[in-house]
Amino acid sequence: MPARDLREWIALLEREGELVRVGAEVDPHLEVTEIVDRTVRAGGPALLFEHPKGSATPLLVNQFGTERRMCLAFGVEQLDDVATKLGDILEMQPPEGLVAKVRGLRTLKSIADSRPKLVKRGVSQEVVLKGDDVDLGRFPVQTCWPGDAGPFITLPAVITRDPRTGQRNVGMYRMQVLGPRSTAMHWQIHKDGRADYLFTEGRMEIAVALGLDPISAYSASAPLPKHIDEFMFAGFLRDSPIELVKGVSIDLEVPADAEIVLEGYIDKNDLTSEGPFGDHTGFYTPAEQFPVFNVTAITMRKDAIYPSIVVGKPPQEDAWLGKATERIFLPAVQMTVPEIVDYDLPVAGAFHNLAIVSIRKAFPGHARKVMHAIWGLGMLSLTKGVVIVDQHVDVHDYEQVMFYVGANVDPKRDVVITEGPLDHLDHAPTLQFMGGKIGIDATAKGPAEGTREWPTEIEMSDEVRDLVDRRWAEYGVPTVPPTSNGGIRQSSRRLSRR
Ligand SMILES: Cc1cc2nc3c(=O)[nH]c(=O)nc-3n(C[C@H](O)[C@H](O)[C@H](O)COP(=O)(O)O)c2cc1C
Ligand SMILES: [Mn+2]
Repeated sequence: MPARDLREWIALLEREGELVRVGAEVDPHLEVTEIVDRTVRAGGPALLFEHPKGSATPLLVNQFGTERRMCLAFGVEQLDDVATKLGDILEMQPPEGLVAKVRGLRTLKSIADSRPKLVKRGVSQEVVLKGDDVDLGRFPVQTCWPGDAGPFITLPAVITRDPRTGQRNVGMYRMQVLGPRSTAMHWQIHKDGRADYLFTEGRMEIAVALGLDPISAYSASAPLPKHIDEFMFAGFLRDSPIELVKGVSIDLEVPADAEIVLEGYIDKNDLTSEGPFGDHTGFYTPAEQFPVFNVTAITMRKDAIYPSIVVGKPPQEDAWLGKATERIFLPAVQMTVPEIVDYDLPVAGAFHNLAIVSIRKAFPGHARKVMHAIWGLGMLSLTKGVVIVDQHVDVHDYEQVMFYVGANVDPKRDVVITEGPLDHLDHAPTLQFMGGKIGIDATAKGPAEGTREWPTEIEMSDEVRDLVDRRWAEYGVPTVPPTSNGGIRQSSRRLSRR
């Protein structure tokens, strides 16, 4: 059973030898970042800084920093198991026969049971601070990089409501601390929270939850369609509904089990200069205008823990949040584009720079069809480069992919250059928000696509392979590890080798 709140999660990490408590006084201004950066790159543990300088609140960081911890968070052996759960729902057909009907009902029930549950009381409101008692300075908010504009809250779950439908949204948007009772709200142009803000006239109430169970925290970062409540998604993924309580100063519901909740509002026309901040692009993103969030109340547990994460030049801890999304959303991608076998978003490509996609190619021009599908699909539409390979290629094995890009591509014939929307923070395009896209068709081609006869790829025969398997011991040759292996494990090795 996945952890239900941050306390259970920390206890689980500790039991599994995945957490180190740091007793020394450490400065949230830059020093924590350098420690975390080294720890993440070494595949090291989650860190609980018990005495962050200048604050009585402990700071938890690197809770998500390895594939193993990500799997512990979801209670699975491998992240693909989470995808299977989602795939079962997406592939639901009208059931035939009693067994299928019962199974179908069970699946539907698990969706119905995922809806957040309103409860009367929550530990997130053990302490209530209002008015002049509100002071964000009590928390060990990190200043991450030397060129940053100041401290910012790095791991918030920002809860908003669509004024047209009343539908909840939960998103993770960095929040620059401007003073004891205000922050900026950095929701980018393509995000749901931003859309809710644009649809609101005048004042918009907002709640920010800090220190959640790991699945809820992950869900705030997941690229769900706008009409899907991320807390419902979290409830579905962890097999138990998220419990919510009414806010103490606003008309929004907030997680009952959070460590800390900030309640407040944004006045639509109150903007501030936000940034610059070092971000997952590996560069400082320049200052821009974003709304000011005014905090009217802080509620929290008596001995609250403040959660943080560092984003910067990849790989960082957020690599694993991104990899979880890559795996979990594969069935959703396949629902729209069923010829996709697998895909890989390299961590070094900051997730929006490059996608490698394998397909069951069935007709001339098929690779181009899939490129354009990617460029039209949810947040994947921001992908700058798409490489398409045939179904037998392991998209997670970058050397294999490089082999086919070199061997199968005539750049004049197989490269598509087009344009479209790009990530808000991408500094490379001449214009912000839009620019060039590149697609590379590295599949095998045939005369129908204007090539000569395509040659046959070298493969040893099964007979000889079996023979050598049988006789291997006889040869006395030391065993060599296989050159290619499956899935994310390959990328995790690459991640940790850096
Ligand atoms: C650590 C971390 C920090 C993030 N910071 C931001 C941010 O500052 N602004 C933003 O728009 N998205 C940010 N994102 C990405 C969003 O959380 C993600 O796009 C999410 O799907 C947004 O939710 P929404 O689609 O409901 O708006 C961040 C993601 C992570 C993992
Ligand atoms: Mn959303």
